[in-house]
Amino acid sequence: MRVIDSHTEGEPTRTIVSGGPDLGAGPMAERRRLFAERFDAVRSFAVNEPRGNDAVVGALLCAPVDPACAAGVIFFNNVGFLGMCGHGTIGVAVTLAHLGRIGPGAHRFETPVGQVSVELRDRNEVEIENVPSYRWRKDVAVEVEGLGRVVGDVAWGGNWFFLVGRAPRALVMAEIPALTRAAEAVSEALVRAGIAAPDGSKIDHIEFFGPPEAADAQSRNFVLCPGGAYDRSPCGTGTSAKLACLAADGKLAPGETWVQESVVGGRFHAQYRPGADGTIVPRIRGRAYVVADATLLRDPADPFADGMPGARP
Ligand code: PYC
Repeated sequence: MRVIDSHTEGEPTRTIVSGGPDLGAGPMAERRRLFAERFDAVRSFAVNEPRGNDAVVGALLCAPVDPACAAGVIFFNNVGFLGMCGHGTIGVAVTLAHLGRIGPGAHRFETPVGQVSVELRDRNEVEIENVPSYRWRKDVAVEVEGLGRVVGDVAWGGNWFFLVGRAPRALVMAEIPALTRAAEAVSEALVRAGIAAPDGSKIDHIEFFGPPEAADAQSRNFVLCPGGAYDRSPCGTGTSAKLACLAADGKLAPGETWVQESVVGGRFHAQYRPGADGTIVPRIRGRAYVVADATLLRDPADPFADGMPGARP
């Protein structure tokens, strides 16, 4: 399997360029279903140890259904599959540019949750227009072990997020283990309390916010992903969910810029335009760098040939 590794504001993306599973030519959501049902071992092979680690997000390049799109892409991680992935889309765009498959300018990608557009501004800087995003519930209170009553909003930004305005710990690298434990506790409390997405699925990303470090940023965040790893970038879908909440509260106008920092200091510049039916359409700008062009090997005699299970199997 040939992969190209990149990172977007610190968060890794591993793009499968060739040697991935054949998922047919159906809609991207159907191909994601087939990938999960029939080829989960390939997902684990590509991103889990010993070839990857819990933070790696995989991106399988597919032929798009719509010929106007530059590519189809299915995102996955150490434990399963994602709807959209903002940092991953930026990483895929820079990877396709590295391969000479796209040039500067506007392109569209198909994902399992809809088409997104991508503007390659230079070889590293990309602005994406994400899927329509919205806040579903405001000020949801949940009793969390070790933290007490935690209040947050539930929003969609291409994945489901529980957004907590006041982080329980300082948003600094030294606090990452404690922030991870706190976010895990919030996630468990949401499940226990039966708080789920409108379709009954788990709210599988937890996002804490606090004051930024840089003078030109508005906010800093910590995002716990479904596999137990934290997002090194400010999380494209998480920043989209944040914009949806800000827009719903009248705190950010269309076209106004929001600079979101991550817990490690990665930065996204974000803004939105109004979408249909009360949604917003977020634009997220960040930088990605290609760090490896590699061939992954599989020895059938290897007891860990298909990788080790992610942190939260
Ligand atoms: O950037 O949307 C994102 C993302 C989701 C999970 C990890 N990164």
